[in-house]
Amino acid sequence: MSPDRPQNWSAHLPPGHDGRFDLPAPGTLVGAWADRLADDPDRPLLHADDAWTTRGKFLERTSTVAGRLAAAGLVAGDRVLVSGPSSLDLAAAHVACLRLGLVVVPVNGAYTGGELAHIASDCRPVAALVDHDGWSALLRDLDSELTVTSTTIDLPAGPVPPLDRAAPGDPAVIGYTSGTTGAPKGAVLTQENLLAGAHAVCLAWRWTDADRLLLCLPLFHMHGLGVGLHGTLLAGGSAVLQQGFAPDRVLDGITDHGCSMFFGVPTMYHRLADHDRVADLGGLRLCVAGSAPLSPALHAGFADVGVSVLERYGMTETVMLVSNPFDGERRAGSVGFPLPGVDLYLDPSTAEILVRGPNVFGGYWERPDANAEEFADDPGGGDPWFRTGDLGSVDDDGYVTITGRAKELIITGGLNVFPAEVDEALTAHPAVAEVATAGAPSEEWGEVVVAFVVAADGHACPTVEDLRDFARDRLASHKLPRRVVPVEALPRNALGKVLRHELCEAAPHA
Ligand code: MLC
Ligand code: AMP
Repeated sequence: MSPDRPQNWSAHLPPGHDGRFDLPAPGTLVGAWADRLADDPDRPLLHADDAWTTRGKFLERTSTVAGRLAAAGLVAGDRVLVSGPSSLDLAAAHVACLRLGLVVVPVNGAYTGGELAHIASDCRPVAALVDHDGWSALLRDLDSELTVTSTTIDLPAGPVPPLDRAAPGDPAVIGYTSGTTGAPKGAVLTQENLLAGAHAVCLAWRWTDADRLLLCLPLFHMHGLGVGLHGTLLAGGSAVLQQGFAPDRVLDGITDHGCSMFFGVPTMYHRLADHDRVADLGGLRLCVAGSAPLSPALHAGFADVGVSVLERYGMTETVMLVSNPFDGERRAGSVGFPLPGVDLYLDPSTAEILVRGPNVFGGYWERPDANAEEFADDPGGGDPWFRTGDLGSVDDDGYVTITGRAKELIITGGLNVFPAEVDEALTAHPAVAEVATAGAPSEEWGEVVVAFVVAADGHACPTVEDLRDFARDRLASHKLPRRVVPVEALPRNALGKVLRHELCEAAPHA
């Protein structure tokens, strides 16, 4: 094995494992869940809204919801927008859609009307299950035929249709992401992709039906949804769902419900680190960090209080890719070894991380241009490789480290911000002649959005409040700049392209 091709699945496998990566029959997420949930129906499954729901009640509820959706005319393959704060209704709506063979399009509830409209017009949903003020009217304006209801699914009842019939290659989720360039595009993940992603972490992290996860990540991104919720249902464990992140509530929830695992983005760990009960996390079987780099200092701070945080690396397009080992060294600053099933390769000239495997999506929704750019042919004639846009290196002993990004992307608090989208929104401000955004390092957020602004002739440079107020209707709040740096001119190369990396270097530390 060459060091730039660090497959070392055995680092993740439990003792006695035969080393193969076989997906559970029948090879679909819903098939694997159905087997799990039908067993021992009285076991607690999800805690939300101050009450536990058992496996049996959850299955029943998803069947009822599927009956209502089918009665509304939805059929397998139809796209459905789903968005709401974490709740039993949201989890049941998501699972019901998948059981019926619908394709869930999870949407961040903080999106503005324009951001929502882009997604809706791109994927053309047949229904929307959404809990946010104003979204129903907005979506109906876009498409008067659209079935719109909340995640409680306030639709007439109908007979329960055949469920869990999806095939492994059927699309199950379309996750919108900016990827390496351009407006957000939909990554189409199949039942098999989602099953493989969740199965790999269950295996690697020894996730069993005895586990209970404290799940405060939003259920509209891969971390909370594809790992937290899907993994819980696949392992047959249980989860305590919380709406939003509050360190006190997290620590109370862990104690009150006897949780064994916690998953969070580095910003959450940063906030937990300051809590006087942080050492309570040491009582958990496993704490996982991901979605953005966990600083070695934070890793070390947790180790000092007896918490060995396990960092892993994933993407919307691939579910999870690389993880530190459950047994063995959880190395600070490294993301560990490729997960079972994942084939990983470093481009020898650019050091970009390329991946393939049953967890890796097959392409973006109706975007042959992006698919041609972001997949590379295999010289050996095998499956194509997906270009992650992340740069990496591999230590002699096989640990993978993310060293940078080939893509223009800011990650703040575990959420992606595509700088060109912010530039476009801010350029429309009358006092702005030119603007370019970049990520400045921040201990709390990882990176924060900083706008470098050339003021228009005769105008003073707008303040950060001016720009935030101006763009609030166009951009979700996590994309708004937190700093403004007035500049005479933007650094550009000979072709006129803004040298964003120079801005990043100049950006003030937040
Ligand atoms: C909220 N705000 C953010 C922000 N989240 N600003 C920048 N970056 C963020 N991530 C805004 C709020 O809208 C508000 O704006 C202001 O910051 C203060 O909010 P807050 O109360 O401090 O933030 P909070 O609500 O506590 O949210 C912080 C957070 C949240 C870290 C809990 O961002 C979060 O849940 N992040 C996780 C995202 C996630 O799940 N990522 C996984 C992607 S999947 P205003 O203007 O109203 O004052 C993926 C693949 C993989 O990456 O590998 O996992
Ligand atoms: P998303 O498109 O929201 O799924 O974000 C995926 C991106 O998050 C990846 O391409 C990486 O750039 C980043 N990411 C995820 N996990 C990590 C990690 N542990 N360390 C560094 N970057 C990460």
